[in-house]
Amino acid sequence: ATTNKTFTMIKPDAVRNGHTGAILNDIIAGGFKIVAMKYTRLSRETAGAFYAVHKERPFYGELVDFMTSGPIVAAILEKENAVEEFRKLIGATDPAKADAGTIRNKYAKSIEANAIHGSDSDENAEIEGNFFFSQLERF
Ligand code: YYY
Ligand code: MG
Repeated sequence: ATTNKTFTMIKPDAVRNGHTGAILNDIIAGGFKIVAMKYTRLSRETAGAFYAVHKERPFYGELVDFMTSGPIVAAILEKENAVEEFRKLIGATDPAKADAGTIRNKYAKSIEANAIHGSDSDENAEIEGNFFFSQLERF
């Protein structure tokens, strides 16, 4: 299915390195409408639950440490075929493999500190958006 919404986070590395504005610009220039947005910091509980699917992977502990290391920007985005289109805009998980011009290619430093999250399915976009936003916070 191809619904029109996805969920993103600008991760602590990108916020810390001053890339928030440029990344939001790329998202808007890419044709995504911001439906909801907030500046916040993940607790260990929230980060652990958000990445629960990876809890048996060797990088899980470091991923939780990293994702709680500073503030993030969370947002729900709207565009036709949003999940797939947004994954194209951000590029591969490993920035060394991300196509030129993608957000991870431009702003990420490593596979862990890779600047931005994008949902991988419509179902996860819905679940992840509900982690951060009530119905009253969506426009
Ligand atoms: O969806 P995406 O973020 O591109 O990658 P995932 O395979 O879902 O992994 C989630 C997150 O975990 C990734 O953005 C960085 C981190 N990670 C890591 O630190 N080391 C890996 N080998 C793989 C993923
Ligand atoms: Mg993923």
